Amino acid sequence: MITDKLKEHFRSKIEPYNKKVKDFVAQYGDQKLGEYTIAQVYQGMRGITGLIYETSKLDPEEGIRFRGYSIPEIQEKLPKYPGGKQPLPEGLFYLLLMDELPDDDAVRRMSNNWVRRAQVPPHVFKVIDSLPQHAHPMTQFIAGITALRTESEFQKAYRQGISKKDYWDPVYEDAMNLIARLPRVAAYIYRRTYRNGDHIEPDPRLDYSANFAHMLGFDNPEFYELMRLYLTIHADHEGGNVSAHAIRLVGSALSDPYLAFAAGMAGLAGPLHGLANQEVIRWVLDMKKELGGGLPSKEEIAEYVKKTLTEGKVVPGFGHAVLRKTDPRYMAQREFALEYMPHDPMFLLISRIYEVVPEILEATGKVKNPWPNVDAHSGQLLMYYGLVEYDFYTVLFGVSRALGTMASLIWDRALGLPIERPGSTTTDILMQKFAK
Ligand code: NMX
Ligand code: MLT
Repeated sequence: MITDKLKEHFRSKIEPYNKKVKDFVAQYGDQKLGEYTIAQVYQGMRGITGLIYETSKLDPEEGIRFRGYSIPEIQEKLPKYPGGKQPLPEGLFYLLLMDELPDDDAVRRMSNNWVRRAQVPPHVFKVIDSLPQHAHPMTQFIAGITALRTESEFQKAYRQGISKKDYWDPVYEDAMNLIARLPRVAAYIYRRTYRNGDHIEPDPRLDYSANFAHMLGFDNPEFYELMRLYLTIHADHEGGNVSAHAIRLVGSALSDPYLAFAAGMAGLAGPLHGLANQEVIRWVLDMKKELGGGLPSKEEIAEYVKKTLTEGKVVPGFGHAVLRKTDPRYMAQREFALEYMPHDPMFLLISRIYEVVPEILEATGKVKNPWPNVDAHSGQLLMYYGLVEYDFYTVLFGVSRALGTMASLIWDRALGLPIERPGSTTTDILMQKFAK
């Protein structure tokens, strides 16, 4: 194991925070947090607060806050690459884990720490190579993550009989190793699937995002900045979204971080969750094709949207289970586009779709949030720089999601959270009780 200053800093936070939580629960533990209805139980537990998740909180109107900081605030306050404008995801991870804004030094330490851990064992590549080349990149990603599990420090420590109070330590090791290794695994999948297996070695002098972009094959300083923004804003979205919740749930059984993360990635690969980023581009390209190319008019877009709805399909990139306004992650990406590619035809189309879709979804009378989410924009930015293979987009989302969910998983074990086990019931039981 690598001993590091970051870990020692984190260690110093555990006891005081545990005491704070214990005292709080002892004093206020019998207070009611809310009431819920039968309808909410049928509606995917919407609006029921049932989890403690320390690293971020989603406000329906304002969007995500990372340890209390909104996206514009982290863009302002987190350290940047010299000359750059976007926050470094290393800094976001530090903030999420430590509940403290990092200085340049802390971010450099995080970057170097991950470089030291970044070696991916050769068998992981063999596992990925054993899949057909046409296997969806998320299939390859989940296989790669599961293969990385041979390196789990938690699994080893548990077998050796580690005490409960120390679980967080090997979980920290696994989480940090996983974060450090994911870009290499993701880039390997990209190059094998779309670039004839012409792989690119990491460059340890680069920061996390730039190195990832470099291994993907995109050595463009603007694309590096995009990656810094992308990896920062997709990192965390409180605890109830499918990927974060799956990771928390599986981790609560003391499955190691690799297994927990693989479970979360299986959830992220669903089209209503992270896969929506590929679906958006597929839908937009289909629209363009059907309408003869070029920039469609608002009327043509409206017709196409209505056709999508009539066919019983969702309009990808719009709507949200919690948000009730335009996703600030969408806005951050829009601002990036306005700065670097305001005349890109695809950006003009995405902007026009934004002007047309909400009114139509609103008119259905059932869509609770007609506004765009994070996935409505990300593909356009990636396509602009030449990363056009949209089936790969959810892997990028996944690399980023490790930052928030792994910081959170380390805290789960530091707080000694128990196995998650909510109750369930049956319609018959409810009917016997309420529909007599
Ligand atoms: N297009 C068409 N119908 C929609 C949409 C949409 N974009 N959003 C919601 N609805 C429908 C929804 O299917 C449901 O229909 P029904 O009653 O017939 O089952 C009805 O509106 C009410 O749903 P809501 O309560 O508004 O949304 P819910 O919380 O159930 O679902 C999403 C949230 C995000 C799953 C949903 O808005 C959606 O399917 N959006 C499109 C897919 C997408 O962009 N997902 C990405 C989310 C962000 N992420 O990265 O994870
Ligand atoms: C996310 O980033 O996880 C998505 O916006 C979905 C969610 O929050 O439910």
